Amino acid sequence: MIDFYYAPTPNGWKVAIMLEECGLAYTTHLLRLTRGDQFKPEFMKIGPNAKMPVIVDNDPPEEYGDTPVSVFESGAILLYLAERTGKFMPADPRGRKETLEWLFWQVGNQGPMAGQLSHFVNYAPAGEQGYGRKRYAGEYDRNLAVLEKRLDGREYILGDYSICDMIAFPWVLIAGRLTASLYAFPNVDAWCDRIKQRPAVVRAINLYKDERKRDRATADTNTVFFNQTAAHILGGAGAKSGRG
Ligand SMILES: N[C@@H](CCC(=O)N[C@@H](CS)C(=O)NCC(=O)O)C(=O)O
Repeated sequence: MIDFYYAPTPNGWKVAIMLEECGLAYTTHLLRLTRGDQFKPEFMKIGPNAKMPVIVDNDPPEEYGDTPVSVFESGAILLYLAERTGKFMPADPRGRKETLEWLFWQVGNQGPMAGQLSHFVNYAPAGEQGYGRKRYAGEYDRNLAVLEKRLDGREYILGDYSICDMIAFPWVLIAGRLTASLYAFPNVDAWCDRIKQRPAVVRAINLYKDERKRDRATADTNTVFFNQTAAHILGGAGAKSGRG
């Protein structure tokens, strides 16, 4: 059984998709990020970056020994699960190398840029969106263009459906909510449509879906989730107050 520390956001969906695609048994632990669940000491032992997703595999493969294995960072989790199950990742060295390239591309490029765009579009204080929104909209589109070229002549990023698609898909799925458009990226648009119809993906996106609407905090109203500092990690006033 796998313990899955999750919130219904694009980063959470990446791992939910893989768990569902593999049919692995898991227990979901919902984190309420705007209330600071990610800073609880028990969670930070397995998630030192104070962000979800995180998993704990209670029945790891023999070579890991006989104690549970925790994994944080979505790319590391997907790689761990692909290796554990032998699914959704090519076995040959060149295929493995390409898998790592596209995983690292997502966690170092598409993910952070989309996350910052989301921040400036949805949560930044009124009147302070301008330059940040423009910069990250450009970066979000630039990454869509990288994906567009890669998908030229391929149905999926590596050819066959893999963890690289699972990790890149969620931030494309919400392009509209980021005020971006897939109109100029027909390969990406068709790829996104293919993935979103998969039953496992539908189940993953629906996991705790209602929680998305429950707490619409913004940078003006919440000091736990927004404008974090070192004190949030080292322990301090901001981390404990809940709301500003
Ligand atoms: N690079 C990380 C990003 C994870 C991440 O940003 N998670 C966000 C939610 S989408 C989070 O847990 N935020 C809590 C916080 O910032 O306090 C990954 O890919 O796992």
